[in-house]
Amino acid sequence: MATTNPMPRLPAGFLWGVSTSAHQIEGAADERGPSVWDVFTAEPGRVRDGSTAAVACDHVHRHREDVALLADLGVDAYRFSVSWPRVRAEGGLDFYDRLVDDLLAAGVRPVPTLFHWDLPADLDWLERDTAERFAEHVARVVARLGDRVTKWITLNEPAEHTLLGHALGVHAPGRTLLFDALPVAHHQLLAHGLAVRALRAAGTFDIGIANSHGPTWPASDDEADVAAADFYDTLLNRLFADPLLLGRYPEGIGGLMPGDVEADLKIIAEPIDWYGINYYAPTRVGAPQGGEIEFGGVRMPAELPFSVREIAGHPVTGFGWPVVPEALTEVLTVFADRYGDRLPPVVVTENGCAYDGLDDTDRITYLDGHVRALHRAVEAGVDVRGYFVWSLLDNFEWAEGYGRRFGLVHVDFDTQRRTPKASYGWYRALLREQRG
Ligand code: IFM
Repeated sequence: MATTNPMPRLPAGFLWGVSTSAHQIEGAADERGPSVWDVFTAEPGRVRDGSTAAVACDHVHRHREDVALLADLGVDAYRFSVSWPRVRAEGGLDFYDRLVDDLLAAGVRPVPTLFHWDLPADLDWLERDTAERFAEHVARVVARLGDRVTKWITLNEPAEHTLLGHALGVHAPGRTLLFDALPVAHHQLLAHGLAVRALRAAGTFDIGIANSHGPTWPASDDEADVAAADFYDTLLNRLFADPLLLGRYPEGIGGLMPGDVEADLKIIAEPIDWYGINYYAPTRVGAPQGGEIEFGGVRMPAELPFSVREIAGHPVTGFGWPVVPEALTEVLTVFADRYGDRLPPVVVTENGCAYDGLDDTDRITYLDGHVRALHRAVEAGVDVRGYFVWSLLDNFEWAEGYGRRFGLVHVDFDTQRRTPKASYGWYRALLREQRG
């Protein structure tokens, strides 16, 4: 259960929000071009329940109802993503235009993410040119929305898009390139840097990125386990953060990247105004164990130089992820120590959990624990400026289909009926309390 101790106050001006992404909620697939996710989900066996996101939460047609839920919830900000395939379609930007107007009219600040994995199906992150195409997409979106939108996110979790989509093949586009997927990381980083330039050229000044991070704990003190955990930490916590914040790749990685990396790093390290961290759970990592293993629904090939292990002694979410709020304090303080004054203010751009049911006390316990953990990081001196719950609505959870419910609001996918869960009431009350 959530503790009954009063929740400590986060500093004045702290931004409270919720997050979603286009492919996971929008539906209206026939009103936009195809993305790599449409191609992927059409292939048998790719999604656990065989579903697609063609309708999802039908948000494009029901966004007014969803904006009313946001207003009633009382969030300061709503993080959504702009679908690149929709922007390319005739009239596609009209939807975001209406959404932004409706959000502002409801007193909710729009915070768009410009890429959340739904790459147009004819593009490919293995191609450097995709970074240039992304900058054009960004310029188009900011030209239309930049008069009303002031806070922007370039990319969501390029690490997952690289690892799950291109190295391990469990997400779109389903490639199994292992370390040959690294150019995908570089091209997304380059795309980010070019996007920052495009946004600045349009006069915007409040720009961030949402990267997934979490503590990596070695399976034991054994040298081989520690080395494997360090390597995993480099992939998850440094591969994207070092180039963005320090202008260089972690040792040993730069040589694996394509193109004129030194020149690109200058673009990648364009200053940003804040750094987004998506945190869900820590990872325990040890030396390879030989043979393919399955972890959290992901098949990990034997060639990997590490193996992911169970974290015992903690409750787990409906997804089987360990619930460890103190690991959020840890990742925030480690980042502040590691990057010092190179780290701009931080925003927790995603945090949440999958549980079934409307009376979701487990989710309340999870969120309550994590907000307190965030507060401990603030007390320890980390400059954290916002917190976004993942997610407003139950939605299409990628390769898991509709079986993992992350929403504060339950969605009946047969009728599209929205029903606020107990956690929605809890978050609403928290926000009121925080504002005194
Ligand atoms: O649903 C995803 C989201 O798209 C990216 N971050 C993690 C969430 C939960 O798995």
